[in-house]
This record gives sequence, C-alpha cells and structure tokens, in this order.
Amino acid sequence: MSELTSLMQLIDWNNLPRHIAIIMDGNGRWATQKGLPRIAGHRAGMETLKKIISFSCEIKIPILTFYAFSTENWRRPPQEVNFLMRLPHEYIRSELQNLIDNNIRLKMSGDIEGLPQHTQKAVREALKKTEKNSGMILNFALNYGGRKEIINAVREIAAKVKQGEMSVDEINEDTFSQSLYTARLHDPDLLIRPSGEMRLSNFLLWQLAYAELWFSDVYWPDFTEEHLLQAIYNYQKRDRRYGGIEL
Ligand code: V0D
Repeated sequence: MSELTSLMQLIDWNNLPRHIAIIMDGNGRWATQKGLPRIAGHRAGMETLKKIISFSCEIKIPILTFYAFSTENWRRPPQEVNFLMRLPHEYIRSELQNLIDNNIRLKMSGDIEGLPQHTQKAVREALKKTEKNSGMILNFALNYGGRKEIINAVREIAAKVKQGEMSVDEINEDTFSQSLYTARLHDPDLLIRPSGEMRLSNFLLWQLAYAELWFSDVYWPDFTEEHLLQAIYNYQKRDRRYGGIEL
C-alpha cells in the first residue's frame, strides 16, 4: 500500500485543521541545487501550489493561507522581484476559472496598495470575481509583514477611539483580531514550513499564537500531498490544550 493510502486511513477526517498556513520556502535553493536560475524554482513552486490547493479542496480543508511574498522580499534582486510580481496575474489567468468552478473564494492578506499597479489590478479583479463563492477560502499573504499588520491594527483602533467610535474598554482580543488583514478568518490551527528553516519570519504573528507547527527539510517544489497528510496526521496526534489541562 502506498504511503499516501496508509496516511488516508490514519487520519481522523472529522478532526481536520480548519485553517492551514503554509510558507512556500525553498524554491530558489531547489533551483540552485539543480544548476537552474532561481526563477525556475518559483515556476516549479507554482506547480506545487496548484497541486496542494486542488488536493486541499478535495479533502475539504476550509481555509488555506500561503505566504507568497513578504515585506522583506523587496530586498531581493530587482529582476527576481519583477518576475515574482507577474506571478499573481499568471496564476489568475491559468486558475481563475478553476477556482470559480470549485466554489473557491480568493482572499488577500497584506498591503495590496504597495504592489505594482498591474499586480493590484489582476488581484482585485480576481477577488471580485470570487467574492460570492462559499467553499474553500484561498488566502494569499502578499506584501505581508506580521509586525506591520499589528501596527496597522493599532493605528486603526487608535483612530476609532480618537473619533469617539470606540471606547478603550472595547479593545480586546476579539476586536483587535477584527482589525487585522485576516478579520473574520479563523486562526490557523497548523503552520507548515518546508525547506529546513524553523522560524516564523514575521508571518501571522498574532494569528499563530496557538497553532501547531510542522517543519520539514523538503524544498517547496518537492512538497507533495503526502507531506500535507503527514503534517495533518502529526497535528492530530498532538494535544491541543491551549495551556489548560485535559480532563
Ligand atoms: C513564487 C511558489 C501564486 C512561491 C508559488 C508575488 C513563490 C509561486 C501567487 C498568487 C508566487 C498571488 C496572489 C494571487 C494569486 C496567486 C504568487 C507570488 C509568488 C508573489 F491572487 N504563486 N505566487 N505570488 N510564487
């Protein structure tokens, strides 16, 4: 029996994570190891992305968030940044119909206004065309930084208090969460980070407070459905007590 089939039998299908967050790391290193240009790694990473989205949709994961581009990624060589900024459009051109057919709703977490105009345009159109879909939520963290997100939320709340629209007593974890990019999305239950790094790298700092973390040495282009199921199985085996005591 294949590893995939055995994992399918081990998994408790009534206890899937409601939200899985994934850092798509290792594309550049994958390419470099093969003697290819880094952008070849991003292309390969895109194929993995499509495969994992389609599989997650089949097994009915309610929310998926992918870290596609961080606020720190602007420091990469300009030609790599330019290449990356064309990928949202490329992805949308090839996948939008597929998303619509599968009732998938696209969302974006990050500073969209800081993206090139052409990227913004493609993204906004796709958001609009899928906004009524009620199935899986596919969230891309694009031009995203966790600390920046928290500061934005603080500013928004401070402005409301100043305007008299909100009182200091109303500031709590729930109202704060509603000022983040991920407002109305359940926090991730599981974070997956391939490619050997064991850091959060400014990703969903607030939202990952209680998440189970799964790391692996595999580079993102080599990540398979089997790895996803391994991460889910691992998540299910761990105690989820939120610091309390299991009774
Ligand atoms: C490159 C591997 C899809 C990781 C996947 C600009 C690195 C391919 C998107 C995408 C990237 C973003 C928004 C959207 C639809 C698709 C994407 C970037 C990089 C950064 F609405 N793949 N992808 N965005 N890569």
